[in-house]
Amino acid sequence: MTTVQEVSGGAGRGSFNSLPVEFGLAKAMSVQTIEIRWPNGFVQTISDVGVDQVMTIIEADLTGGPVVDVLDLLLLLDQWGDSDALADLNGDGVVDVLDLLILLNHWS
Ligand SMILES: [Ca+2]
Ligand SMILES: [Ca+2]
Repeated sequence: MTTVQEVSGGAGRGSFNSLPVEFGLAKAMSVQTIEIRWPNGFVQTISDVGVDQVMTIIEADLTGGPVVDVLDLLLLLDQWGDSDALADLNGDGVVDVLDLLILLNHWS
Protein backbone atom coordinates (compact mmCIF):
# COMPACT_ATOMS: atom_id res chain seq x y z
CA MET A 1 0.00 0.00 0.00
CA THR A 2 1.27 3.45 -0.90
CA THR A 3 -0.23 6.57 0.62
CA VAL A 4 0.67 10.07 -0.51
CA GLN A 5 -0.12 13.36 1.17
CA GLU A 6 0.94 16.77 0.02
CA VAL A 7 1.61 19.39 2.65
CA SER A 8 1.36 22.98 1.52
CA GLY A 9 3.07 25.67 3.51
CA GLY A 10 0.94 28.38 1.97
CA ALA A 11 2.05 31.48 0.17
CA GLY A 12 3.24 33.54 3.11
CA ARG A 13 6.71 34.22 4.37
CA GLY A 14 6.06 32.75 7.79
CA SER A 15 7.61 29.56 9.02
CA PHE A 16 5.91 26.58 10.59
CA ASN A 17 6.92 25.03 13.85
CA SER A 18 4.79 21.96 13.29
CA LEU A 19 2.64 20.64 10.52
CA PRO A 20 0.95 17.42 11.56
CA VAL A 21 0.20 14.93 8.82
CA GLU A 22 -1.79 11.85 9.74
CA PHE A 23 -1.79 8.58 7.81
CA GLY A 24 -4.36 5.85 8.22
CA LEU A 25 -2.66 2.48 7.81
CA ALA A 26 -5.57 0.07 8.30
CA LYS A 27 -4.17 -3.12 9.83
CA ALA A 28 -0.56 -2.56 8.84
CA MET A 29 1.88 -3.39 11.65
CA SER A 30 4.80 -1.44 10.22
CA VAL A 31 5.73 1.01 7.52
CA GLN A 32 8.38 -0.10 5.05
CA THR A 33 9.46 3.35 3.91
CA ILE A 34 8.52 6.96 4.46
CA GLU A 35 9.72 9.23 1.68
CA ILE A 36 9.56 12.99 2.15
CA ARG A 37 10.13 15.26 -0.84
CA TRP A 38 11.04 18.67 0.58
CA PRO A 39 10.51 21.84 -1.47
CA ASN A 40 14.28 22.31 -1.83
CA GLY A 41 14.51 19.01 -3.71
CA PHE A 42 15.84 16.98 -0.79
CA VAL A 43 14.32 13.51 -0.73
CA GLN A 44 14.44 12.11 2.79
CA THR A 45 13.83 8.39 3.32
CA ILE A 46 13.07 6.72 6.62
CA SER A 47 12.80 2.93 6.71
CA ASP A 48 11.15 0.35 8.95
CA VAL A 49 8.91 2.61 10.96
CA GLY A 50 6.52 1.39 13.61
CA VAL A 51 2.84 2.32 13.59
CA ASP A 52 0.74 4.22 16.14
CA GLN A 53 3.29 6.90 16.85
CA VAL A 54 3.98 10.56 16.37
CA MET A 55 7.23 11.28 14.56
CA THR A 56 9.03 14.59 14.22
CA ILE A 57 10.79 14.85 10.89
CA ILE A 58 13.02 17.85 10.21
CA GLU A 59 14.30 18.92 6.84
CA ALA A 60 18.06 18.63 6.56
CA ASP A 61 18.19 16.12 9.42
CA LEU A 62 20.58 13.66 7.79
CA THR A 63 21.30 11.48 10.81
CA GLY A 64 17.93 11.35 12.55
CA GLY A 65 17.61 12.67 16.02
CA PRO A 66 15.40 14.55 15.19
CA VAL A 67 17.74 17.50 15.39
CA VAL A 68 20.03 19.20 12.93
CA ASP A 69 23.32 19.46 14.74
CA VAL A 70 27.03 18.87 14.44
CA LEU A 71 26.51 15.21 13.47
CA ASP A 72 24.57 16.30 10.41
CA LEU A 73 27.23 18.89 9.64
CA LEU A 74 29.97 16.27 9.87
CA LEU A 75 28.06 13.95 7.53
CA LEU A 76 27.57 16.78 5.05
CA LEU A 77 31.26 17.68 5.19
CA ASP A 78 32.17 14.02 4.75
CA GLN A 79 30.10 13.93 1.55
CA TRP A 80 31.36 17.33 0.33
CA GLY A 81 31.71 17.32 -3.45
CA ASP A 82 30.04 13.94 -3.79
CA SER A 83 27.30 13.37 -6.31
CA ASP A 84 24.17 11.39 -5.58
CA ALA A 85 24.81 11.71 -1.84
CA LEU A 86 22.37 11.86 1.05
CA ALA A 87 23.64 15.32 1.98
CA ASP A 88 22.62 16.75 -1.40
CA LEU A 89 19.86 18.72 0.29
CA ASN A 90 18.78 20.72 -2.75
CA GLY A 91 18.91 17.80 -5.15
CA ASP A 92 21.23 19.49 -7.65
CA GLY A 93 23.55 16.50 -7.83
CA VAL A 94 26.45 17.72 -5.73
CA VAL A 95 27.09 18.42 -2.05
CA ASP A 96 28.34 21.97 -1.79
CA VAL A 97 27.89 25.30 -0.03
CA LEU A 98 24.21 25.52 -1.08
CA ASP A 99 23.49 22.35 0.87
CA LEU A 100 25.50 23.66 3.80
CA LEU A 101 23.34 26.79 3.85
CA ILE A 102 20.15 24.70 3.90
CA LEU A 103 21.52 22.65 6.76
CA LEU A 104 22.51 25.73 8.76
CA ASN A 105 19.08 27.23 8.08
CA HIS A 106 17.50 24.27 9.85
CA TRP A 107 20.02 24.10 12.69
CA SER A 108 18.21 22.90 15.83
CA1 LIG B 1 20.49 14.89 12.94
CA1 LIG C 1 23.38 20.13 -3.61
